[in-house]
Amino acid sequence: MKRTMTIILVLVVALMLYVANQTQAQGSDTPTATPTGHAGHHPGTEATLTPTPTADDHADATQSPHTGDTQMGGMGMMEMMTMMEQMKAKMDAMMGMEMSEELRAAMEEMRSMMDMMMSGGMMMDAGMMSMMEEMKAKMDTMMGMEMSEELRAAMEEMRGMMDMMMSGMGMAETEATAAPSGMEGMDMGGDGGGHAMEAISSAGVPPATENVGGQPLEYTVVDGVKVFELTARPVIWDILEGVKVTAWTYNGTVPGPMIRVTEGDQVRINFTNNLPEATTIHWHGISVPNSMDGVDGITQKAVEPGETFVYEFEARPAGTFMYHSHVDSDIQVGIGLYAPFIIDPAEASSTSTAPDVDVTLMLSEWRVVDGQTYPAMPMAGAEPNYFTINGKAFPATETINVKLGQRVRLRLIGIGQFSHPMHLHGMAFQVVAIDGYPVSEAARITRDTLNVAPGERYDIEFVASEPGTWLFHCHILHHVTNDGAEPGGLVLAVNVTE
Ligand SMILES: [Cu+2]
Repeated sequence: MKRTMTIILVLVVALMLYVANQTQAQGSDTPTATPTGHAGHHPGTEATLTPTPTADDHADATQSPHTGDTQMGGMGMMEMMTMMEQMKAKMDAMMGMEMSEELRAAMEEMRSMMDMMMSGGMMMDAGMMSMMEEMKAKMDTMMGMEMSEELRAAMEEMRGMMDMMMSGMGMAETEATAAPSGMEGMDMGGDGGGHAMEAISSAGVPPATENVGGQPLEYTVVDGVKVFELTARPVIWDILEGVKVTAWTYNGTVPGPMIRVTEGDQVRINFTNNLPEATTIHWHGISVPNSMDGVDGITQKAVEPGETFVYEFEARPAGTFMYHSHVDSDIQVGIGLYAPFIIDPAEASSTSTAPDVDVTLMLSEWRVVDGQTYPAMPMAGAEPNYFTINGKAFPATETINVKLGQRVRLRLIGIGQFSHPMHLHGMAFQVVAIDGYPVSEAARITRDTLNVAPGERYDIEFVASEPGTWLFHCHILHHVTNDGAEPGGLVLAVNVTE
């Protein structure tokens, strides 16, 4: 669906993006996200930090078409199509006027060029640009010919429309060349983009009713089995004040709810898919039977929209795990289909005594442009511009409040597609478990920075020996920005009080 894209498909996509854009704009006026008041999730540093320009601000700026200095988003594409239709209609009207043979021939030629452009799939690429240049030159030649006042006025009007379209396209082209991150929107001409470049539709997506993700999921016990209910569904999720994403979630939060059980528990998850697309759940790192591994096309048929699938397995081994989608995972996981899964040991041992503070932190990335959400990927044009810990970018990240002398465990989970060297200020920590498996005391290493790669889990522990507000943050420093403005992203505060 790249090169052979027909004009119909493009129109449909453009319309969808337009609708999505409108819905998003409306959505931001709707009261959202009732805070649930879970302890330990009150951002304590918000007051001291200035929120950065948000995607919503950009969205407002791009609502007005014809400015020529806006990006070619879905709106621009729509605009372009409308303008072309108008030009075509104008041409038809002009053809009915009196004119010389020469002028009529030139007009007919231009008309067929227009047809060619409109049927060529509207690729905003160099080919289209050069065709427009050609049309413009032809128009200039025609303007030099003799014609009626009426015809000249119509011709001038058409010429102005052409200029407007070209300045719009020129902007898109310049951006794409200047910075890969400028390739968002309707760049469908290339081979590199594909579906990855399309915005996630926010049409009809309701605002989230919860504001904190990763909270423990309640269960019922049926014949000794712990039964959990999960539903995948899209919501509009706040990653930062004023910055909303269209997220695909488990039970309406990012991350989805934490499943926390004890080693050896029999666990059943009744999973319903209320997404617009098929999906599965993979239980990352847990020793499940093969048929429960949640891999589309390998261990099961994907769960279609509206369908339910029952996952059941014995929870083992103990450790820090997660669950996430395994269908179109480069898109679905990036936009929120992930959650923590903690299995506590059946018997406490010297390496697994419960810490005073136990916090799970899932690290991920987002791409938000003009108020629209795109799946973030490590490729040109799809790079993230927002970075989140448990679905929130600093200063909306949670503050970890601890008392002097308490032992703190942070369970770090890399669920995005980028690595994050996480650095703690003020105190060193020990790596007590890797990918869920305990590190023996003799083998533990002491660090103050630890790289968390995609898919990895590290349990780190430290004793809060120094009072004060200490930062814990990614040391790829672009990852501590919100759309390029620091501070933001993968930063949280550890607040140690006496
Ligand atoms: Cu990072």
